[in-house]
Amino acid sequence: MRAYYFDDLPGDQRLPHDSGKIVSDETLDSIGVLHWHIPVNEADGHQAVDLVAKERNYKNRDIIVITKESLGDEYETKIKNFYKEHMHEDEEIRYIVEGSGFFDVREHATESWIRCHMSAGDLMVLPAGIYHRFSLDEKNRVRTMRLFKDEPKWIAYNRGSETDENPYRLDYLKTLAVH
Ligand code: KMT
Ligand code: NI
Repeated sequence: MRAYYFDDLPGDQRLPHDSGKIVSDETLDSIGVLHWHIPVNEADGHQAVDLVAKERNYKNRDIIVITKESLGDEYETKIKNFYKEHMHEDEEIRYIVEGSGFFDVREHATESWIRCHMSAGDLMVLPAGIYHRFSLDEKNRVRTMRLFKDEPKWIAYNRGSETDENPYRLDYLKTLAVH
């Protein structure tokens, strides 16, 4: 995974928008974003991913393929919604099995976007309450495992005055204060 500050220039969301300013693991850690690289091994049913899942209590999973072919009529809407700045009331855990894409996470202290380019084998955990968005890159294809705890809270809340008061958002902001 490569993480850098988004350049904030207009243009296709699928382009890299790389400002050239690298973001360190320490910075990601300070905003609660965790990541690992676990080489993809479909033959053994992703056993190495099972270990992380077990450790962190993720009991369920599914696979989503994001391509024009797989999403059909829903493609344009899904792509648009994934790229709207939003939050969830649960962790967002993604393991890229094939292809690549961008997870943009908002750095609260600076209001900057940090762009994380994820490809096969990258596993990322976004904390509940963090503002983020997702885009395909120019290859237009990703196959991702979504991992979740017992009761997944799947709703995406688009950023607005209401999410600014959401208890999960406020709890997230409290975790930033200790750094
Ligand atoms: C989300 O909630 O942001 C997503 O599920 C993004 C798409 S998963 C590659
Ligand atoms: Ni999300």
